[in-house]
Amino acid sequence: MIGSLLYPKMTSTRMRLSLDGMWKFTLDKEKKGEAAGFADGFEKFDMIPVPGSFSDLYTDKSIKNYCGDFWYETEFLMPEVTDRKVCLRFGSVTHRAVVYLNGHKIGEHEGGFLPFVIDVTDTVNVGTNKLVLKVNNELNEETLPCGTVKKNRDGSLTAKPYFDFFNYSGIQRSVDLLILPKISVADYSLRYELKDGQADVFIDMAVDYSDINIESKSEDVRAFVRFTDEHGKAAAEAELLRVDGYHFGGMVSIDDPILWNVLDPHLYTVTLRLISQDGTVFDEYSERTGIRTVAVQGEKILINGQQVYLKGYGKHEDFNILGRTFNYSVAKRDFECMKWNGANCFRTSHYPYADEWYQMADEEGFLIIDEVPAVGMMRSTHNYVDAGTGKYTYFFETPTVPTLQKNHLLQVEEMIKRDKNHPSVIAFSLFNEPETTSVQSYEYFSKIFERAKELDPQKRPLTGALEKNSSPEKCQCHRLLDFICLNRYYGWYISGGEDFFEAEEKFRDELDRWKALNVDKPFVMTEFGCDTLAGHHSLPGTMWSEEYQNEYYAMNFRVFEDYGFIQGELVWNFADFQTSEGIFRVGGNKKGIFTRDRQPKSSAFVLRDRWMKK
Ligand code: BDP
Repeated sequence: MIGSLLYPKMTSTRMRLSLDGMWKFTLDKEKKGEAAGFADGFEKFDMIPVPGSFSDLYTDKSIKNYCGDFWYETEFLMPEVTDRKVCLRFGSVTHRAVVYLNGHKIGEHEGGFLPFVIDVTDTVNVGTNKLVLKVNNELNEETLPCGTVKKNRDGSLTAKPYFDFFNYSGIQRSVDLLILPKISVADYSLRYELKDGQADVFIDMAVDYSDINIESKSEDVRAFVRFTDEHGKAAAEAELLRVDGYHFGGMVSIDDPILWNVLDPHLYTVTLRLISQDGTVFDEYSERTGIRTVAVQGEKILINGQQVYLKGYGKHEDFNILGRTFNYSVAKRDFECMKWNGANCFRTSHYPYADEWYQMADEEGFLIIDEVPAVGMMRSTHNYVDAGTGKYTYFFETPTVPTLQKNHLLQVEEMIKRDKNHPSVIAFSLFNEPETTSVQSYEYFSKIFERAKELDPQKRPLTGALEKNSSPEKCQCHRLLDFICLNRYYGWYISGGEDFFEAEEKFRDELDRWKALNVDKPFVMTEFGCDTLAGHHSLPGTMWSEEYQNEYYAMNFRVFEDYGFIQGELVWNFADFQTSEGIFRVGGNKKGIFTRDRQPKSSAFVLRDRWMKK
């Protein structure tokens, strides 16, 4: 079962103590750590930052590319508390972790991009505690994202991702000790219905009773919800009704609501309280949220009933030295750059990002397509090349599929559970560029989409990004999508370097064929772009030059204008980013509109011109 994924907050009833800092770190090439008693602590170590990706901290290439088991250790002091629940929360550990506290295994987690929480009430000591993690960053075809490992002659392993971003790993997001009330808010969800001058807000809340006998306790618990507006004035308040021992539910109406909107965010604070019959407050939890609806109607995407055109980027959590570590300054700069060039949306390609990205998007009025790490579901180490060849890259016919699907479902569940209340999240993307032309792929994804639909209280649009082989004639899966996302590289992988005329013709031909299907759904171009070396100039524009990038975008935009069903353009990529080394990558992927240190290439101004007007 997934524990509470609420964002860790200090409130009048809750404490959050950060365990971030320098932790002991050691590689375990021979996987002997367990037998050698590393769970109790290890003697040879280096100190590294948590949160952090370890790869770009070192000068030794064998550490940079290290693949296998590695261990982290820290000590922390636990204050004396009575009648409290104590938990450890890990923002993300990539890709899997086994956690030991004071020598005892207390939990494990699969998946490197979502948080997990372990209840340590019975295992934590007052005073000193030793926390040890065994982490592993190997890739396979049963977990997400997909890839494989190569065994080298000296026995070491090298990650071979089936995806185009560096396999950054480690404890990449913050670690917190949470001191919570024994009776606490475990989860809540919000759903909105807008009427004339009124918003009906439906609330569901789940309660955790820790080890308390709920038979005796649940009758004593009452639940309340309050919405406060931006000026601190109460907008609505109500007692929630008991659904069963663990759940409460209800509805409040807000008159003249100030809606959250695209680049015009208005936030309410929602406060949930659990109170005993005699008025003792068990728990209080509050968060900022926005009231808005999302819908797809024919070829349109609607926010609060108004058509919206998505402008922006596919991104990565990626920065020099930090790797995939969340950093407020980098995120702030990214939002500033995106606002400067008129963007309103990004896709969290190709995995769920740190919680703080969504909070910042809520505050900025940005739209997010939230993507699960289902990338690399095609047996190729460079999909981006094979994508254009039309060759069949089978995937869903192998014995690994049932386990992969189980993991995929779990990550969809964790992502929706974590992100469902953010107004910025307008859609969930359940895959990036898998093989979708086989009957097996349809069977596989039907189950994923069905489950996601059940899980999302707001029933937001569900989508996935389709690569070139997923053509209108061959793709089995586009009927599962509420809006269709296409990743297309006409003028780069297809007919690149030749006259744009040929690329344009091929692009139009494909779009005509989609049009002929009459699917009556919006399409969003979720990837289009070309590698460009900042500062490389050429007249006439040739591949890799800034001039070529500008011409490439001019051609793409010309095409989009002629197809009304295209309701969004998310350029690939916001910034240059790190990948595995290879003959197609010069110090990483250079399709950024901004460089890796977030300075504009000349196409940033081309986008600004277009998006400020659109
Ligand atoms: C697509 C992938 C993306 C790659 C991109 C590229 O979805 O992850 O980085 O192509 O080739 O295939 O730049």
